[in-house]
Amino acid sequence: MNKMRMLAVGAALLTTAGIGAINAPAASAHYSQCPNYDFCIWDHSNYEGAFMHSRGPVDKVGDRMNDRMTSFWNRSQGWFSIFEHDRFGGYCIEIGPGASRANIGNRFNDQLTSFWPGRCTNPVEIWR
Ligand SMILES: [Ca+2]
Repeated sequence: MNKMRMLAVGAALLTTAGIGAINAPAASAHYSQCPNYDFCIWDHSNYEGAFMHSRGPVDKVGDRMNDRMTSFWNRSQGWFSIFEHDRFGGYCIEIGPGASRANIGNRFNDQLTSFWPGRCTNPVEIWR
């Protein structure tokens, strides 16, 4: 294999890896923890660490997950909304069907306390 061909193959591999990171997080074993139709949250980025899931409303996620969510996957076929405080209080973010984030970013990191299936009254963000 000549040098140009090696570079081309390397670029193709990098491109494939980049696409995989966005569209196929199922490559992670932890991502597959999330049952079909559920809303799933993890303490750490990349769908790792402490984990919980639900299909219905959770008015307080409990001490193990409170103020910890860093990644999520809405594996349901409808909207979910996540809330800053318990009993669906504080700010609200709407999450579209099938949406996921490997890392939600500093602004909202480690703040979720409750969530429900459905939409918000005044979402601060809409994540699809
Ligand atoms: Ca966290």
